[in-house]
Amino acid sequence: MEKREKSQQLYKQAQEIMPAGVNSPVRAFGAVGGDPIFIKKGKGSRIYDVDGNSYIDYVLSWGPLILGHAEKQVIAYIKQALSKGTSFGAPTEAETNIAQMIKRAFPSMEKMRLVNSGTEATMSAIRLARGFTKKDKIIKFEGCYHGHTDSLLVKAGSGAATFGIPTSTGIPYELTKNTIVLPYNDIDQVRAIIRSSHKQIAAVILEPVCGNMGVVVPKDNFLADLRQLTREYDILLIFDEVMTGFRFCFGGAQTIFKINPDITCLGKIIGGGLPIGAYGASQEIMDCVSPLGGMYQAGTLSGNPIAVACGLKTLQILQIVDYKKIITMTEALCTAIEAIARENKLDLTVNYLGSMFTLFFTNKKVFNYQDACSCNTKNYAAYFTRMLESGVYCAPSQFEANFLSFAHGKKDIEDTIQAAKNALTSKDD
Ligand code: KE4
Repeated sequence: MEKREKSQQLYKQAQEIMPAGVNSPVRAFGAVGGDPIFIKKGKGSRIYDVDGNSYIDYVLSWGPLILGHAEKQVIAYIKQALSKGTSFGAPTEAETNIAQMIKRAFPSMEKMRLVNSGTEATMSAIRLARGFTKKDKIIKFEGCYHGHTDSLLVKAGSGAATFGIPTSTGIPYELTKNTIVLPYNDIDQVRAIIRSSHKQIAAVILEPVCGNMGVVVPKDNFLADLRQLTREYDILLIFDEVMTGFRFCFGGAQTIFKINPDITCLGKIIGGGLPIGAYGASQEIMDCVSPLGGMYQAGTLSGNPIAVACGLKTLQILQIVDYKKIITMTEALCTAIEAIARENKLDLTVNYLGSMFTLFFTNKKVFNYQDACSCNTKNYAAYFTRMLESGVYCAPSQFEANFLSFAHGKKDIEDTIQAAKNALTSKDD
């Protein structure tokens, strides 16, 4: 058992001043038990806690650090930007540069607006869809998480699912009565609702590949059928690609599935680890955004030069890397864990796509939130704890994704497979 005295001491202090001592619920390890470790630094594929322990990191700040921690070119580029100041509240060339870079990867985003988080991106996208269509209802899917904006915090995934509060307190019914929640991957239920209520439905929003109920991929024609249905009934299709943007390729889920949504939301990787989000659509839709149109959205630090610098350098590097590197490593890791499960007759299935994956402690394939909820979260917690003891930092919740970075190497994967074998086959409680 590593020494964790310093983390425990810091956690005690943190709990006196922040709810559960954290600034985002899932970080409190509530779903896996034990106290969170406090991080001193990150480098490459590893993080180092305040007690001197090091871990292979598969959380990567919940996805943004696809290049790994403290990538040297990114750090140098941020330092250069910092020397010119931190924020101006006025346009800068760098904002245009990153928007052009994003548009090259996401041609469906003819125009876009930079914001400060994924939540702001999806909140703005919903407002834009309602303003553009002059309709109020929104369809979302159980287990999908789109940030903590009121109207979407209904049967949400991620931390909301982790703590069994998929619908938060403090949200008046008036703010969620226009939110229709359906099971993911069930196109028949979507078709029925759209046929009956399309005149009131502004948009369908989803994670095109889910990460927030754990990784759940769309069934064969789910996305194509959604696209066809929404187009047929004048409903906007919103892809929340906050997690999937630049995760699978220099593009998004819309690139690999060849489906063009009407509005795309981004975050995480486009900021390279600094606070950022973006939403974009056709020129016709985006020209509804203030000051051109009546849909108001604003932000003191939107397009912040330092966050943009971090994101721009990250995307410049991603434009020339070979994604096969992290996709192959992910496949090697996940197939090895599946083999361990088979050989030891464990109730364990692994969902993965590109460079994100989740171990589900169940013997069935997980295609929606109900499937994910049938998992044995106690077994997940035991796995997490054993992996942490072995120096591997996994997502501290069954309802989250794990990620690889370009800083992960062969030895990281070999060590992780060995740690997983020990964690999954050890008999001690
Ligand atoms: P942020 O507001 O946290 O930047 O983005 C919200 C969001 C929107 N859409 C998707 C698909 C997301 O995954 C997220 C945020 N993801 C979670 C992790 N699953 C952030 C981690 C946390 O909440 O602590």
